[in-house]
Amino acid sequence: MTATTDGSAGAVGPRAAAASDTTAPADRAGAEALEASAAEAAERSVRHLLGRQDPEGWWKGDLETNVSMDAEDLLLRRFLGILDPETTRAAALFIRGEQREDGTWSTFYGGPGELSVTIEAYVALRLAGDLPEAPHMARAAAWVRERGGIAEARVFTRIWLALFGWWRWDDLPELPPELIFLPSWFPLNIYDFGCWARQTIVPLTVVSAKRPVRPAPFPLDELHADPDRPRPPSPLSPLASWDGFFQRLDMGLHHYRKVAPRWLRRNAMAAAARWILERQEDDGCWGGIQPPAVYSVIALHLLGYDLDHPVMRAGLESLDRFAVWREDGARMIEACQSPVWDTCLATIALADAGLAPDHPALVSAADWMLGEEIVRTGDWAVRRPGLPPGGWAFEFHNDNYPDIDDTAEVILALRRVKHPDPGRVDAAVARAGRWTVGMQSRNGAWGAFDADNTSPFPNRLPFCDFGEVIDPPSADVTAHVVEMMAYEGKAGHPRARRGIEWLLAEQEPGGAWFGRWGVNYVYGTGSVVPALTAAGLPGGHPAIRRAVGWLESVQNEDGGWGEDLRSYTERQWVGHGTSTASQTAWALIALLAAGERESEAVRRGVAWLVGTQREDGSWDEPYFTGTGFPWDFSINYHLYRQVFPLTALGRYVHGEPVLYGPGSA
Ligand code: R01
Repeated sequence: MTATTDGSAGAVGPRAAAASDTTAPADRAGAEALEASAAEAAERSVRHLLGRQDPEGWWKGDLETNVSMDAEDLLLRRFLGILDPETTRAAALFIRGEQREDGTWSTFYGGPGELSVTIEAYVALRLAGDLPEAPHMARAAAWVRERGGIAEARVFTRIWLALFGWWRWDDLPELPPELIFLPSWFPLNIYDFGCWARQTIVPLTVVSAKRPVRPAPFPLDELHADPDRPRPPSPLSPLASWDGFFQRLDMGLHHYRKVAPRWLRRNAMAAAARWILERQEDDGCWGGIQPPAVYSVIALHLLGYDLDHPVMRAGLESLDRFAVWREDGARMIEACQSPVWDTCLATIALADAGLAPDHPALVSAADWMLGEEIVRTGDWAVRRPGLPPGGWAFEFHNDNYPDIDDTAEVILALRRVKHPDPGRVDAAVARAGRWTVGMQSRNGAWGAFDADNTSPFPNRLPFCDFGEVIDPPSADVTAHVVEMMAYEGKAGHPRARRGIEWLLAEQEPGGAWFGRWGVNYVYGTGSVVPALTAAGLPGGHPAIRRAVGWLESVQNEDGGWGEDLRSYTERQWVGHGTSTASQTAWALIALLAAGERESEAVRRGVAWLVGTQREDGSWDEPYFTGTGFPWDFSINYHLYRQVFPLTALGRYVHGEPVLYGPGSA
């Protein structure tokens, strides 16, 4: 095994795999040639990554999702009366460019047409002036009708249509603003929802209580399966079932709307407005993500804030910052921005590639990350009162919602840098580590933003028919915490032991782990194996052997790994799909951690990465390998194709990172 990256000779951890000296000479020559080309590929990749660092020290790749972002941004501007021709032109150009042959829009590259997104994109293009007779529009509308039309679209889509008079407010599930008054121990209180859903739902309760309609200049009859009967009645489930119970709850809420005391409504909306205003970030956004900003701006506007009010101006300016202007003149809306996540992953990758720990790029990245530390308490404190703050969020501005995934990875990244002020690093890491450990859920694992966010009720609401609305612990986040604790010398800590026990129990019979925030079992397994070996499990442990067996069994003919997003809904796609750079890297990172460096699988995987690298040191990756909500909301993180292959190649060439313990960098 090669020298360690930070030069701390002798610090050999339990994951150091012994190099085999028993290989035949021909194999050895082949292995040396592969090592040399892997080292060259890593060097090219390092140069590429260094060239993309911002002078302030951070990295940020585009965060690509789907055109509902772009459509809803246009609809918002139209609703507020601030839609300008240039924005419309550029957004429409992007939306048209994403349309598939069959006239639909999908939620990920290569995926099937999706009804709600297709409806929203169609409406946005109509607003931009595209006529229903145009072939691309007629194809989309015909497909929508075939699929049941607007009536079959998700609640969010029908809310947008109701805002313009294309759908009846009464034909939407109710979610009353009085929700804000439910105490945090009561079922369905706002803190039972995951933070992204909570921030979306609170403003939406105001919007749906106000039921505004700003009529559109054209009808949408062509999007109904039967324009004479746009709202087919939905069958009622038996009262004794959960669906039946929640259907009747919704009917009750529709009735309550008519009898709700005016003073209570008024107070509820005022309380919701205060809740929203208290959560506006420094840059004017909400939670660093686009949907809450969109709905908060609408809600506040409906409550009387005019567009010139400082709160509204800041909110609208923050929405402009979700736009990425492309070279072809198209404008793409990001669901959020990923600078902290990209920066910690890039730092780790560069350190894995052997960059000196005091390299200026790493020091400036560490400086920037230290400046991003969140030192105030946030909504997580509702479930963990008294826990001192510390940690990092994913985005530039999201102080109210640091997340455990980013915090664990930032700690891992900071420890790879030799910073001129180690006391400052130690203090930040101590705060963040204590916060992370304190955010452990009762079951011993970790969710992304909150502890014990596991209520079964939010998912049952007819209102919540899209994505995830709770934030239960996941294997990938738990693995990152365990890995961080191991590197901090705390693998034996009782909290870490419980996390490890939980992970071992979560392994699927086939040997893989489910990927909540990345696609899919390759991501989960690629996260868990390095964590378990860092925590001291030997490569020969049965759980590790089963994981290795699974990864080897799903390796593609071409030597790479790929897992299609359909793995979230169809068993036959589990572990299978076109090879991608990031997924190949995740598999390799796991296999290397398991001590498989000399295996045929690793060699073929490394050869795939070397062979598919572009001249400029980058990789191509049209496939989406990031997960916002399994199946419903997928992400193409444009830096994943860069940072994960570099970590894999770096660890192949230089070996695993050493266990450093606190303050050793
Ligand atoms: C959304 C929505 O657009 C959205 C946007 C971003 C996220 C959540 C978590 C993280 C951080 C990053 C992004 N990590 C835990 C992941 C690390 C890999 C989620 C959702 C869409 C619909 C609704 C997101 Br309702 C609300 C928000």
